[in-house]
Amino acid sequence: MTAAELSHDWTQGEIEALFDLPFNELMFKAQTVHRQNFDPNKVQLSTLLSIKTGGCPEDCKYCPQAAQYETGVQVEKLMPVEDVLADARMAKEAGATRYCMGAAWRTPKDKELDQVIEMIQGVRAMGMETCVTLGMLNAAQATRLKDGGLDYYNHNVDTSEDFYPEIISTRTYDDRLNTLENVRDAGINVCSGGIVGMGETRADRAKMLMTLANLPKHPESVPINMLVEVEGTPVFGMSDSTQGIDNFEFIRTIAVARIMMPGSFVRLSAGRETMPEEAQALCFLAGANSIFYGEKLLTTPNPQNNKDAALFDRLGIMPLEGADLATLNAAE
Ligand code: SAM
Ligand code: DTB
Ligand code: SF4
Repeated sequence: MTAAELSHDWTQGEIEALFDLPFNELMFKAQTVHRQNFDPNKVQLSTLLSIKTGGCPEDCKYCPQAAQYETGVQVEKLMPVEDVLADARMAKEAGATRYCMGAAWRTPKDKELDQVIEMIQGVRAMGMETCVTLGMLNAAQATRLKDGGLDYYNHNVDTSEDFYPEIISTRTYDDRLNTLENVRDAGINVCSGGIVGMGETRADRAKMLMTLANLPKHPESVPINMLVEVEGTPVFGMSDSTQGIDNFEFIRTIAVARIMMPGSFVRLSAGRETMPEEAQALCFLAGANSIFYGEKLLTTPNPQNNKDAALFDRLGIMPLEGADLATLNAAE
């Protein structure tokens, strides 16, 4: 599909109509679009590392790293470059093709950015793609990262503009869109998605996807996170109430994202640790073609590598541009 054929004028009604389709219709549509654009049996693997953990001044109600919630997360300083590169080397050996570094900052300081750029250069030298998520960026900071060799910047819109004030008060939706614009203008690939299961409605999920798909260019990577409920955060306990969402609704969200952004990598992101393998398989059928691979996300657990290798083996899925995971793990 050429860039000119991609739609950037989705309406709320069109998107909600996709969400409302009978499940099998939606899955068929999503898988058809997926096959027109991607090999349906290949999934891209990104490994995450928290390079600066906890103590964040922001108040995102889902986040275990916000300083104002008692979540038991230990505050740590920015990691030394060598320690990050040692972890990246292990991720590469385990089969990852992209390495993502996350920092619990509102926005990076100049000196911090220098250190992150050293990390980016070290990871690139290993032959992996690089992604960082450091909070808000101005145009000059985005340009510095681009000049430093960064491939992707992750900055999520998180939810719909309407629901957003229920979740974050310390930065606005426009601040987020502004950062995305700075990243795009600097020539860095955009990774932007959101979280579902925070008490938002289906209309909010549709509106979040509308914001992403109606950007001047679709994000190259769209992470869809299922809320990881962490004790101490204000949204903890969401799934015990009627406000949580079930796996089918999560799978529908993936399918609609796939249909709306046919050429983007849609990532089945946080939430796999507690998700049955059958539900993950349905996410792949719905068009998810990227995962976080490695035993930890930023601060919370993710499935073990050998568990993912076994799942891929059972589904006949191969990592994109990587080695055969089952073989790699058998050799360990
Ligand atoms: N501080 C930076 C920022 O917020 O832009 C970067 C790191 S932040 C942890 C990156 C993203 O992780 C958030 O935007 C959010 O979408 C996701 N995230 C954080 N906590 C989560 C949780 N408990 N469940 C699901 N996703 C989460
Ligand atoms: C994204 O969309 N999900 C990742 C990554 N981008 C940085 C983060 C998930 C974090 C889950 C909670 C944690 O482990 O702290
Ligand atoms: Fe801070 Fe990012 Fe967590 Fe928000 S999501 S509290 S900005 S680390």
